Amino acid sequence: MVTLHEKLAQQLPKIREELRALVKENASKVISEVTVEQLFGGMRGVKGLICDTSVVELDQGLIIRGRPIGELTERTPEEIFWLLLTGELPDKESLKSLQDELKKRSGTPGYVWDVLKAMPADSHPMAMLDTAVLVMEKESQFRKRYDAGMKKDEYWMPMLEDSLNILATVPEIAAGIYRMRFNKGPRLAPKPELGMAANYAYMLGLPDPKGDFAELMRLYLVLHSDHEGGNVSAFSGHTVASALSDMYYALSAGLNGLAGPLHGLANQECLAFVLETQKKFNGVPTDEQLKQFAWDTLNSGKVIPGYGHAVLRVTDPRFTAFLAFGKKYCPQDPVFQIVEKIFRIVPDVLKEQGKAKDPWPNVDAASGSLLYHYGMTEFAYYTVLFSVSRAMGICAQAILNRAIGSPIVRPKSVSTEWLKKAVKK
Ligand code: CMX
Repeated sequence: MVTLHEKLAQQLPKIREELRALVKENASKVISEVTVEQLFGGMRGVKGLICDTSVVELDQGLIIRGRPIGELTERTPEEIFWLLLTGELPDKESLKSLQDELKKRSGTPGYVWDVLKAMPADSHPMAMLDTAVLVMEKESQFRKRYDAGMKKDEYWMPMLEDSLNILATVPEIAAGIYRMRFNKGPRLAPKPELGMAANYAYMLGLPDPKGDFAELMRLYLVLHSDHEGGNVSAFSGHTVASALSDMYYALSAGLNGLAGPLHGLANQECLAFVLETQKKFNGVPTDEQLKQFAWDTLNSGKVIPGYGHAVLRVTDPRFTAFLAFGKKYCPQDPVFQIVEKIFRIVPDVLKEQGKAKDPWPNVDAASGSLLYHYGMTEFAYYTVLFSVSRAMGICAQAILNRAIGSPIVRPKSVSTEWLKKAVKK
């Protein structure tokens, strides 16, 4: 049996050495160029970051440490966190040691609830979550050790400490926000012995007689955990952490990015679109009706939420996993049936319109309908679920970046005047 700390302590010196040699031997080799279109296009496709936790292949989707996400759908979030960090799945004993660590660290500081209660009652649940993470910054072990003086090679250790403390408490905070914000009654005390997913499902307090909702939560936390390094939340988290800001600052920043409608908030927008469709047609629309509605949506200048992706050019395998879950657990649910129908109709509409480079569904296109099926009808909350999962990826990336001594992020910006002159040359 080996603990996560021990495993990383074994692996990291060799990784550091390899990377140093790789950089030294190839320092001036060119791996990417930037066109003017990319400069104005969100740096799409520019290779300027290193991230080993996962990669997103445009024709395959998410691959965590060499394993396609479709092969990981039976795993637990704790196993995924271990995999993200070490490149291996833990054995039974090691997994238990991680679960014990999280259990030991469970328990949210009382001041978090005081701060959340003081926020306006109509605050967005994401604003509440990000505030809660930030207000816990005073707990940071990284900051304490940094202030006391610590060797650079050790930076990753308190980052791991902070990450474990965060992952042990974030599900409880997230569940507390759900109950508080949507008047669901008192908070439910954590049962960390259930494991991250079932404990979170339990604390949310939705009826779950057969444990199907807990199963959905397990899948949800696995599927959203990471999506390489360049997406808004990961990149924002990385940029903030690169200034040696601690894990609390970095995670809160990353999750603020996740709260945008083109990123994690799309799942709330997506279900809204599905429900709007249901309301408009008083149930599941015909193919023709849906096609027309999709065109009306596009012609009114709106995007079809849940479709398209900055990197992917195929159906997101995370969508496929949610679709399989829905087919197994709630095939007769009309909201799920609309999601299936949108999947049959909308890609062709987007292709015909010809604007979106990727006409296929992303992770957000199906998840909301499943949550809705189990009684989680407050879709303003959905991005919080995404955040609980994505916290694993942002933390794992930050720990590894500390371990390899990532410097402060500082790309060069240029002015339009400079660009005009440069393109003339
Ligand atoms: N519906 C309508 N138009 C779309 C579209 C969609 N689903 N997806 C892309 N387009 C449009 C873009 O708005 C853009 O239009 P303009 O040229 O008028 O600005 C054009 O197609 C080209 O965009 P793109 O290069 O294909 O897509 P981007 O890389 O710029 O953006 C994304 C990617 C995800 C923001 C975009 O596809 C989108 O807005 N989708 C809907 C929102 C969504 O589902 N977001 C969740 C993504 C997953 C996540 O990060 O969490």
